[in-house]
Amino acid sequence: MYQINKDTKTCGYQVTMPFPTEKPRLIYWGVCGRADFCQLAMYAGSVNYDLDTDKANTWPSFKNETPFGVLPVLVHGDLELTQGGAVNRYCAKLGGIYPDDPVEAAKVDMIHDQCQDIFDKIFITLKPTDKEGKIEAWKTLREEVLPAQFALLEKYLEKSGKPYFGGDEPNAADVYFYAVYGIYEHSEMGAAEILENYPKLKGTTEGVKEMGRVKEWVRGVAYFHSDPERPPPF
Ligand SMILES: N[C@@H](CCC(=O)N[C@@H](CS)C(=O)NCC(=O)O)C(=O)O
Repeated sequence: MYQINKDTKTCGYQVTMPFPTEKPRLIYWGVCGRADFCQLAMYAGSVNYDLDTDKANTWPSFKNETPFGVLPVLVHGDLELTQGGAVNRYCAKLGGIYPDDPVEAAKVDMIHDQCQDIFDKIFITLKPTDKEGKIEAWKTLREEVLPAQFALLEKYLEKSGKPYFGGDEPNAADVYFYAVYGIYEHSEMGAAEILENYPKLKGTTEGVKEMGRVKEWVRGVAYFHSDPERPPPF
């Protein structure tokens, strides 16, 4: 059930497990949010998958049958995978945009986790129940959080001397940034204007748009939206 390839570089043996042959099925709602990371990884790697919104829309009817009671869940053959980090990495591997080299892979994981931290900040907008509080939360993101986070990533790129997080070519790390940037952009909070101040970071987003089928990607309904009077879609 697996292939063994002689790895001349390490003088060892590499065991390559084949992926299940079935089409992956991602169970998530049709919204722009947490599942954008794995979906974009699959678009960038030209992986065909089904987004099972029908099942997701029956939530929480099957909550107790999922591994840890949350979505997204990716079903691929006998594999039932949850937890964003694991799902995002698996989808990047499926698409061939995740490096084999352990050092390069660790860098991708680092950028992934940084992008998840940036994503997590958006939840501050859900806490206030009043209009003023919501406006203030989006202002904090616009004026403090995103500029500070983008500046850190820009500095990282400058120091690397490379155009992409992936080096000379974009890889999963660039896709993950594109995903989190897109979630903010889709909220109409002014992320595109902020990104203009970080040319190297902006360059990575241009590179990602050229990967696989990314140009065909259509984001779901904005779950997070900067209009304080617009309620979440559900
Ligand atoms: N650490 C998990 C968090 C997953 C999570 O919080 N999922 C939310 C949707 S974004 C969920 O399933 N909410 C419904 C619920 O908790 O019942 C991950 O990264 O996947």
